[in-house]
Amino acid sequence: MKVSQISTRYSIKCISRGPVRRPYIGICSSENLTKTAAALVYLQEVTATGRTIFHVDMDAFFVSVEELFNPALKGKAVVVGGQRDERGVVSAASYEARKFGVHSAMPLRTAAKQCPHAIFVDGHMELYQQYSQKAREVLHDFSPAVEMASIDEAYLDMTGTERLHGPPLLSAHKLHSQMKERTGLNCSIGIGSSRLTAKISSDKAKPNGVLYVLPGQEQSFLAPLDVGKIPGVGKVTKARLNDIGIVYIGDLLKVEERVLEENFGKWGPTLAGKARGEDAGAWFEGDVGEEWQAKSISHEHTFDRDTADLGKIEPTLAHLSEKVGRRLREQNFIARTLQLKLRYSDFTTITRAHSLNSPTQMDTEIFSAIAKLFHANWERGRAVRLLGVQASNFEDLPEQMDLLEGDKKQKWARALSASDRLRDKYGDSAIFLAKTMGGSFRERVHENPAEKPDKKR
Ligand code: DCP
Ligand code: MG
Repeated sequence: MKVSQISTRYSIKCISRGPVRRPYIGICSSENLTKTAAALVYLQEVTATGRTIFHVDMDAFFVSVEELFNPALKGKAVVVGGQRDERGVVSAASYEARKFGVHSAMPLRTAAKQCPHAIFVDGHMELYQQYSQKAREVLHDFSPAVEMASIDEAYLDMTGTERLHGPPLLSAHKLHSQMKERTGLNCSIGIGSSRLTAKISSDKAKPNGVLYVLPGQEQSFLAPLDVGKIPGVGKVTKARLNDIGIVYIGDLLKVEERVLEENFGKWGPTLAGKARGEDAGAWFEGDVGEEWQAKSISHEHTFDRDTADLGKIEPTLAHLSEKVGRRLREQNFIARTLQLKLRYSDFTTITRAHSLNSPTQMDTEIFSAIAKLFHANWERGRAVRLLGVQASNFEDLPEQMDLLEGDKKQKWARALSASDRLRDKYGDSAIFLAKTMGGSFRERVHENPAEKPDKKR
């Protein structure tokens, strides 16, 4: 592939810290053709050693699908998710609307205030699913190992595909073009030697770009980025890292691992691994470190005002169940025992547990067991001060769930874990089970041992 061929589709930008002959990043983007043609030629010649992972993420996915059916939306400020005066939240915002501060999970009404000229459209989930499927088909033509991480993003293991598709940058270019041809949609592609590096680089490549972090350059690519860019480092962990002077990813390698371990338990040293670009630790690898297995996971909620109103109690139980389910899925556990904690106004507290026939990690099953426990034990009409949901008696997720219900369960589990990932990005307000829409929340989280990265000990 010649540089001129690439530049007919998108121009070339290169974030190169070194001399042009040794750039560490090549980026093809829709803007800013620069002096870096030579760098790109060099990049095309690099054949990766070790693993080659692509992270492919569709650009403004829901908005772009809407644009396919209504081209008049193109280039405009568009908000998908509902009308400007409705109570819901934004699902997706076009890049134009983002300039005005609009983002996913923001209330529609706030979006309307921030960007009054935006066009608001209702979402069409079935269409997005169809296009997600089309995108997945394109991806499968490039690698047999495709892992959809959410409705619009996937990891591809491209290791060993050079003969078929050429070196990484070339195959990414082909993939990018085919995606456009076959779905009509733009995507961005990050290439790296680990899922972590690929994920962070696709984010940097947006919109409509390809970014290749050359093997061996992971550390220098990651070092200047905000530590919050590491998937799994949420607001709380980031604040705690900042407290001990770690602001950029590179700072993780300047402190002794002992310090990280003291502050973050076993998860600490894996953070250092991530700063080196490794898929170390619990986030990316299925093997959630045995060392930091929790024995129980629980969430509690104290009401601002004690209540006997089922309209408040049930959504709260649903929300707590959902949070516990999410933690289980994060750690690849299924729990056999579920426990309700119920505290009345006078601080009388009861706990009641139920053991399931088949262990679960699904919100709906957790909620159903907890709701039954509640109704069997609550003294009707007596005001409740605190509610808690706990899961324990863990087992590892089996490869194959029971066959009869397996397919259905797997589908649920997949859908739920995709929504987890969205929430990881956008916070808990992003997606709720319908039941949980009722309340505003103030929970405490307990995990035992509390070594979960985003939890205070
Ligand atoms: N989504 C949602 N609610 C959220 C976040 C996202 O419904 N809180 C949906 C709408 C998005 C889609 O998921 O279009 C994919 O999410 P991304 O984070 O990939 O966002 P986009 O694809 O919209 O934009 P980007 O170009 O930044 O990837
Ligand atoms: Mg996307």
